[in-house]
Amino acid sequence: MARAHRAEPLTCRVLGLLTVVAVGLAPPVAAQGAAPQAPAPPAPAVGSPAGPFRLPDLPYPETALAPVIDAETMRLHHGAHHRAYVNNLNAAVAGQPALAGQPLEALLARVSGLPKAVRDNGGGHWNHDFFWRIMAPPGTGGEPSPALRAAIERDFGSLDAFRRAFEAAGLRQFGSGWVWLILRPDGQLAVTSTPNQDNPLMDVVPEAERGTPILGNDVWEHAYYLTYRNRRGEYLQKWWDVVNWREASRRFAAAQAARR
Ligand code: MN3
Repeated sequence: MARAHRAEPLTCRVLGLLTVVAVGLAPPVAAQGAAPQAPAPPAPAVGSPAGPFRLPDLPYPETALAPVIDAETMRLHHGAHHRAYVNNLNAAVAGQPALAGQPLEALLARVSGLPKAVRDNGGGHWNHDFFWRIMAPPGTGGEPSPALRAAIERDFGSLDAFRRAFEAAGLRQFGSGWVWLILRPDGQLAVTSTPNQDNPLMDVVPEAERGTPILGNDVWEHAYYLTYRNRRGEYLQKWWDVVNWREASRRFAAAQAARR
């Protein structure tokens, strides 16, 4: 069993390295074959074949979230998994200016009418970009703002009760997916979960579970398996130590302002 579970990240790491090699080789080959006299095109960002979407840098070193999230998990999760979502999303919108020219949020809002690859990889890109920013090194993420704390106490009873509801929803999510704290259009906070790479911005999500993400945790096994093995509940509990409450509070204020 353990071997089968380790096979996925190792395979992804190999694929990620192959992608880097392939992307690194691509420009000179194309320049020689197509137009020897033309100046070489600018090299694409590493891991991002020509396309509008880019893999963002992590906002901290890969080691920064340890011991809550170990460095190897961060390296694979960002450098292989997230990179693959970006590359596959760029491939999915290639040659379709109506899609490639749109902000990602606009695509997600009407994703029910778009190819499945946009749903899976657009969600994967948005979710992970959000995820890296909603975390911070242990002890540096601050506290919920007074406004966010008051809203949490209003809608869940207490910060502790909210945490328990969030952890329970993360445990209940069967298989791969995400658990969220969202601000709904009616101004209420809610805890929700989504399967795979779906998120609360998508029109495929039930209406009561749509809203603006304030917090989100990745409960795919690739997010925690190297350290926590099958103990998803322990991962969900330890994760609070790396929550960036300052960023969550900023997103809450922005989401409230956008409702007015
Ligand atoms: Mn993930």
